[in-house]
Amino acid sequence: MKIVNARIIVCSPGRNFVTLKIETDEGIYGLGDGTLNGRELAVASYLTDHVLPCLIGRDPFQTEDIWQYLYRGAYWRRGPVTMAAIAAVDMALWDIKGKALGTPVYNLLGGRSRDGVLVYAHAHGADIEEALDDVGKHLEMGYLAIRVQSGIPGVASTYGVPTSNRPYEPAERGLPSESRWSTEDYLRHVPKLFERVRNQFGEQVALLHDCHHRLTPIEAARLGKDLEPFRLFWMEDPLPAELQEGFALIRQHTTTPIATGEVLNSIWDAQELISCQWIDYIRMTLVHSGGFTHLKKIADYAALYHVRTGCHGATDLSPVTMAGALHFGLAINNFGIQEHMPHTAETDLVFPHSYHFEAGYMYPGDAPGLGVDIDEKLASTFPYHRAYLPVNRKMDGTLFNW
Ligand code: EZ4
Ligand code: CO
Repeated sequence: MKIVNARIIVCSPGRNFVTLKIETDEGIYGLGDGTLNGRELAVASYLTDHVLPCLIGRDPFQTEDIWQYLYRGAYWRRGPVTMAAIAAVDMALWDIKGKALGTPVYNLLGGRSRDGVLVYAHAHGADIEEALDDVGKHLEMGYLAIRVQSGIPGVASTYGVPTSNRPYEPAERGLPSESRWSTEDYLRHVPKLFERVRNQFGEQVALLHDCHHRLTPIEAARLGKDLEPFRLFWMEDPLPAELQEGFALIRQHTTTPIATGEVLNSIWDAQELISCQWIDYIRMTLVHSGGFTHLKKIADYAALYHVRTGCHGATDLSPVTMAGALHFGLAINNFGIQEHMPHTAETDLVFPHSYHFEAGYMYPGDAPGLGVDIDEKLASTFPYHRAYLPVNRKMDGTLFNW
């Protein structure tokens, strides 16, 4: 089998997605996701202008060799644009492999290791009362694990809480919006939120929280200690993760489990986080970390150090990544949990898929390959719109982490 064509489809059914379609001489095609929120066209150009011409004529079964060709062959390594582009190719090749062999991708990754993939939902509210209502709704929907974020008194807007009554979607069309942030107010508020959630909903539900890179190590240590009575499943991204050893300080102070890595791209970015056992869950995901070929190595490395996966799964990861995450999560031994933020109805129509949610778990389905398609005609009715994630400043105007 040979690759005869490869092209990019950019569409925006509610938000932007970059999808790669690789076609073979046997009529089989594969799909890959290359979406990088707020920087989509950089990946599209990296693929169209620099990568896709090199794929024509290659054997799509050579996933390892093609991965190395794109990673080592570029000379310039790592980074979100490069790794999302490599990921898109890798995903599409595994999709082709599965379709050619007539088997779901999970069978190529080791086969089923569990019955279903535990997922967590997002609950949020403008204040604690609203957040509690939303937790209740998600429990009724059958979720067993729920991330909880709420508005903070005195802070006009914050990460994870919608400002309108549309579903939460951080990237917005137009130029970047700006928000203001107070760490002091946040640190006082979050323990109150989780005390109320535990009191109302009991001990069984797994609770998660995303700090979204906004604390220093000692602040994160304080929050982790304050949250210990409420037994969180994890505290996510307490720090920006470039300085891996920053996590050591948190670890000295708290037993609240730590998850990080959704903005990391390679095994080298997380090497110390994992080998020093500074984290419990690694959040790297297929699309931003080089696809199955690389993420499988990261997961196997993490397994040596008792670190489990908790892959990023926000709506900027397209249904192609979501399907891939479910095949991956079903197959590997050290799976922890998978984030699940449902896509808009338009997105689900553009990307027909065989995965589904039932009673707290998701299932990739048994279609050969990834089990996701793209309706290109429908996709063309949702053209690209430039969109950005927000920018965040401290109350005095200092530029900070969003
Ligand atoms: O801000 O996917 O855990 N989920 C997250 C996400 C990220 C977005 C960035 O594009 O932190 O909401
Ligand atoms: Co996050």
